[in-house]
Amino acid sequence: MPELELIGASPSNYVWTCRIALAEKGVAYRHSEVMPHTAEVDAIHPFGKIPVMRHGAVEIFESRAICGYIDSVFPGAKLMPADPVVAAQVEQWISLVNTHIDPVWVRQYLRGYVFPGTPDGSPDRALIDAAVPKMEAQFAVMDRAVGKTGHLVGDAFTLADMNPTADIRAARHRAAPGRRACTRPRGDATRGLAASRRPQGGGPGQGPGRGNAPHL
Ligand SMILES: N[C@@H](CCC(=O)N[C@@H](CS)C(=O)NCC(=O)O)C(=O)O
Repeated sequence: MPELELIGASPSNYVWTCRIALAEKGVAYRHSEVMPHTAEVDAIHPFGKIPVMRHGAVEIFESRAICGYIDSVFPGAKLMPADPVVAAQVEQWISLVNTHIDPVWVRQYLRGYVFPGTPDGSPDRALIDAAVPKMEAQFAVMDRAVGKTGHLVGDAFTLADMNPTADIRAARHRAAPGRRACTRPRGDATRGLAASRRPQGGGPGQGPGRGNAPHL
């Protein structure tokens, strides 16, 4: 089988979602550190977003599609449960995280630290402070969801857990140390999801990315 190439800069939480899927499946892969809206990405994603993927002649864009491909094509424990009800529950969480959690945790809160757009580069407190109450409510939702088993669906780590794990990783690694992160200690959801799985590295270009990306 040809080597899979995951294309996208490490600061991207969506790149990390795919790296978690690859690690869970035990797939050896090449990781290419490429920014959004570059020729290599634009050749695959119609709007130039990362991640994108190449596997032989197969080119895929959008993290959900990439994770689904990885799960289907490679052997190993299934990341998407076979049971249609459970599979729908996994999809509901992926969708909820992508449409509600990511816009607040990453595009608002994290952006306020990483790309504040302030004249002196200091964190955009207005943006961050506006995100915090929304995050409080969302942490409560996530805490309840993982309360029984430590996983969003069932009692195993599935695709549902990967997106929020990547979001938490992004916020933890890139928000300025020492800054007020939120108004109360993180709850079980953020602790449990973030601690549950981490890619172990192994391929060329792997390792935590710390470079500044102009896009989140
Ligand atoms: N729905 C896409 C979202 C990907 C996405 O938003 N990627 C960000 C990096 S985390 C990006 O490419 N941003 C550049 C832009 O929005 O122009 C997916 O799931 O792959």
